[in-house]
Amino acid sequence: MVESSRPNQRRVIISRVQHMDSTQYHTTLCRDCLFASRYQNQVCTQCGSERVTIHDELSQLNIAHLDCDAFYAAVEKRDDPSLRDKPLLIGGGKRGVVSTACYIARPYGPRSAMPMYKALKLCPDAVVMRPNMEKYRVASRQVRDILETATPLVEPVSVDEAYLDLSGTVRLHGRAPAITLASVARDIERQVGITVSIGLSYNKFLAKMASERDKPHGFAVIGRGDAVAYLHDQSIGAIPGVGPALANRLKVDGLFSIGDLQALTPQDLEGRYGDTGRHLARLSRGEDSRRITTSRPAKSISAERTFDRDIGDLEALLKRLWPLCEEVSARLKSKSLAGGAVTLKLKTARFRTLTRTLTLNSATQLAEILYRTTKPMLERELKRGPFRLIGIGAGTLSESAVADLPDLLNNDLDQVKGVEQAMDAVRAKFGKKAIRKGRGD
Ligand code: TTP
Ligand code: MG
Repeated sequence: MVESSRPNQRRVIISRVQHMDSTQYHTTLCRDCLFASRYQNQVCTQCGSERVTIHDELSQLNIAHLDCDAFYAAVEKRDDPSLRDKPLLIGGGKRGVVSTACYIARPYGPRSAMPMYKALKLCPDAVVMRPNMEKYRVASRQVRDILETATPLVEPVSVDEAYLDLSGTVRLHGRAPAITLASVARDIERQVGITVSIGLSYNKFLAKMASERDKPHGFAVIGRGDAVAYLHDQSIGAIPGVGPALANRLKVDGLFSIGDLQALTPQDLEGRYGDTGRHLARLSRGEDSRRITTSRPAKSISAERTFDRDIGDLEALLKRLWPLCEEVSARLKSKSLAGGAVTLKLKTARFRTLTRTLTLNSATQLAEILYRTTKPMLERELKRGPFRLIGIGAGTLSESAVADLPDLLNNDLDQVKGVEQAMDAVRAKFGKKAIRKGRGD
């Protein structure tokens, strides 16, 4: 049919506007055929699939977390279909640990980080394969490329997970973020050959909680209307930054679930636990203001000094160590990052390099904690001196919003934090050398 282009164009525009308007009312989405409807049906009325996601706020939410299901195992199963229906463990041989267990093996008990011999005792029929990191890196890159077709705001968190901010993509794709996400999941399945789980919500914390809710091959939604109720029954350990040490301390105080935190007022929590209390109060109510950033954080931040002449004396070495802690701390603070692991580096007079790394209970950006962590390492290595170089590094970096939560070993943390903040404020005003702790040269 030949028509003048004008009415045709108008019709296209009108239909697009109508489509965008109608996204406001979607409450049901079929993840197989992507049909979205305002009516809540347990089965897709278009294709009959039962893989439907139903939620009142489905078309109003923009923040997503996506995580690949049993990632290493899924890639291996893709490449060898004979493994598809078998329990599969990926890991470092009989004496190593499990990197991942596929979903067929998991009901028998094997988990990531479990010694392989233990996993094989629980699931003796499992096939064991060594990881092939190069293959996983390629798959990870393919997944990332597909995510970037949905939105430029993709924040990779690890090899198989990322946050996505889809605000403003309704205009770009002419459909609600939820539909774009279901389409992304389908593209990953078809083009990479693995499945993913998606969580959709209105901030990072809840999006991640949602992606874990319906694993594997899931799509779960947590909205403003149900966030507090959903969080109520979750354990406090699900809050980012709450490691075993803090969880234990809260248990001693009778706080086990997020609901226990919700029962206390923010003032109460802050009074009891300072900054940490404020953090717990906000997250327990589903409030999280962390942004999705595309820039990849540095892998580590470090500083080192080579001496004019070799040094073997502990006091002299500690005097060199402290300014390095301050330097790394300042760089962490300026980037709003915190290190989850601290490394001490020493080079002996014979040019041998020693590195010692400790993983912290709670990531830090404080010079004092970097110093307290590396000082005993230095004391232990002193017999290998004298040294010609000393260095420290902060690795396993994360956002500082969840840094320096209390730790059983550092129960004066609030005070340490206060002192450093005061010193930082003086430096910001009067320059770097305006104030110094008595430790450095
Ligand atoms: P995860 O996403 O934690 O786990 P997963 O993808 O295997 O399973 P899930 O469906 O629960 O998401 O980690 C991604 C990959 O990282 C995982 O396939 C293997 C690797 N990994 C390790 O090597 N060691 C570990 O302890 C963990 C947790 C993961
Ligand atoms: Mg995963």
